[in-house]
Amino acid sequence: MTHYKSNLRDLEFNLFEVFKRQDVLSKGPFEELDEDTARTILDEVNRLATGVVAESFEDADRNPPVFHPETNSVTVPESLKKSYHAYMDAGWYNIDLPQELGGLGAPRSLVWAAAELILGSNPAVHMYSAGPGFANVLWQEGNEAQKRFAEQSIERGWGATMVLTEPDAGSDVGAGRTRAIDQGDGTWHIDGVKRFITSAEQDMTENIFHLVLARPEGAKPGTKGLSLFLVPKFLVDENGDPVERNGAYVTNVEHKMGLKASTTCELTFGASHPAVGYLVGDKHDGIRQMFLIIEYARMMVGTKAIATLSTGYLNALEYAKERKQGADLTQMSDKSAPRVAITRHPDVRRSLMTQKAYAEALRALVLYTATQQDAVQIAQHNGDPHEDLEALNDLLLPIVKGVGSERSYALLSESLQTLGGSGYLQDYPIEQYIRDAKIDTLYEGTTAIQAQDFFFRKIVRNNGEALGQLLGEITAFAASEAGNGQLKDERAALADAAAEVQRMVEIMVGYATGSVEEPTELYKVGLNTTRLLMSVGDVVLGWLLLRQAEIALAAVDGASPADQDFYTGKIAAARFFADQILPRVAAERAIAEDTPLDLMEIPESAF
Ligand code: ST9
Ligand code: FAD
Repeated sequence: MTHYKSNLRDLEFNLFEVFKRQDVLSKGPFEELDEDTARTILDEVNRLATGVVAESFEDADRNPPVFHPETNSVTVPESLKKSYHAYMDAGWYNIDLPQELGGLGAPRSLVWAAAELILGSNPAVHMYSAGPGFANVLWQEGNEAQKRFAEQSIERGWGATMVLTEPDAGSDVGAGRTRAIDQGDGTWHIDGVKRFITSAEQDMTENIFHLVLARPEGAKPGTKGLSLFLVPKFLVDENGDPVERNGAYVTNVEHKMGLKASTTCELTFGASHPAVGYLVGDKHDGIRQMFLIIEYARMMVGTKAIATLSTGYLNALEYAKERKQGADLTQMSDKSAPRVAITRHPDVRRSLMTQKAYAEALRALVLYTATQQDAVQIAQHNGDPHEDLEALNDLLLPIVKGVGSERSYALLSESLQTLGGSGYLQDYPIEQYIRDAKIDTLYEGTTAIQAQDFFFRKIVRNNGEALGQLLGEITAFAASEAGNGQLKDERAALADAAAEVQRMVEIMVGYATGSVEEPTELYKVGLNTTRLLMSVGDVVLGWLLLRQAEIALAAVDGASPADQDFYTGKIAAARFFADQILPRVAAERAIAEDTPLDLMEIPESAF
């Protein structure tokens, strides 16, 4: 038994009962993959995730990778190596690769369903195994030699990294100072220090390649002056054999609050000898190219967060069913009344249902977003236009990342609370879940950055079209007969909440427009962007839960005993969310509507 409690039943419910992925399998770009095979893949990944991959989760936290400054190297604990190699040897990273690179080219919904299992089991393993995914981006964007390098890297199982952050350039990537100097022979020398680079050193792969943002000499300031360079740890010959150590060295590995199994490295270029880099695709288009990776990684971080909340909730639930404490509330004055499992206490039920509703709604959000990505894959295959589908996916990504990480971190605290003092002990995995999940609100763009991206880029710059489409679908559902009369009040709550977020957007667009005359009005937008992101998130989550409840209501009668419980839980979670969470959106709108500028006027010294 490992720490990891997966929820395969819910993944399959989403994929095949709610989002009907069987309708896109066995045809078009997914002709080679049928529903049975998809289910078998999930079973296999689940077996690994609940077994050998999870086995090192605790050990690699207590005995994390060790940095050796004298050799700029890292030793990864044996337990983690075993998990990593078992996962790589099973080859399932392949489901995400295109067929041209020897992959399955599976729909993204299946890819993210499988990814949830590994990310919940041992997130560092998923990150160390991202090499083939990075190679795919290099293969898409690279020149002929880089495409060959990408193929070799997959064949030889190399690791890879994304390299943006510097000491003075975190959220503000455009402030990066790492330089690229053209050598005039098709190579560049990279010069500078990057920090916080995930997986930049380990001793599990033959080579590691870094995809690095650096500024060519004379290039303009900001993100648009950055170019993307391929900088391998070892330079290789045409067969891919390592021939020479390149001048990119890890010069420190951070000591962190959590996610200790994953190395977070300072990476120094060109200090002792040149760090040779190759301009990706022979063009200066770095930030766009890097965002191909960032978009994927933001989806990954949101999925990691919700996977952790889900296993946190399921661990808490198991404990709560066993733990007897106190009498039923209705018998509180009878000191001889039987002691009950804590699941009988209303406050524990409130907490457990909040955890369940968010965990399952966030899983649905990830997979709903992934179905938009499936639709993009299908449109690309058919040569159809797909700008609208891309725009909806783009709108959903900050919700997956920003809302997924914030809600999961907050609710993991409820999972720990369910165990009482025992939750605080390292005998249970939840304290590690909390430490490991905190990073999800920080990297790949903090929540503040997600919220600004959501409002300025995904709503305003898109003229509200994708949001209009999403809210249109939600209000149409709310106005439908879904639930056959049994979800009437809940659909009304959804309609109200959707109208509130629509109003919130109008208010904020009004502030933004007002800033043309009065620039400080823009502060009112900035004071509300996170509020808007979280509120829209709740509306989307409430909608997805009600869609699930509609299906559960139709399926519950006559289902097997296990499925009756499953569907009953679905209906209960949707009702709970509509009754207890959605009404809060109105209060958020009221706060946004009446936003004073006082906060911006308080002197810093008064804080
Ligand atoms: C990090 C890594 O934290 C942590 C985990 C590592 C795990 C490793 C494993 C990951 C797996 C990866 C697998 C491989 C992938 C496989 C893929 C398979 C296909 N969307 O607004 P502007 C672009 S890493 C798209 O003016 P500023 C766009 O090109 C560190 N593109 O920005 C735009 O031009 P245009 C993560 C976007 O004011 C240009 O940027 N660090 C988007 O110059 C300029 O836009 C961060 O995330 C977008 N949403 O700069 C930094 N936004 O407008 C966070 C921008 O013409 N900071 N572009 O289209 C930000 O995001 C800032 O907002 C900023 C601002 C840097 C973009
Ligand atoms: P800052 O940007 O200094 O932010 C500090 C605070 O100010 C935050 O709360 C932020 O929200 C807020 N803030 C900043 N700017 C604004 C603004 N304009 N408006 C509103 N609020 C703002 N980077 C890589 O390149 N590759 C990696 O592989 C990688 N892995 C990482 C792994 C770990 C464990 C960690 C901790 C970081 C990693 N990072 C990586 C870096 C990560 O992406 C950055 O830490 C993150 O983008 C935030 O940058 P920062 O830490 O400099 O914080």
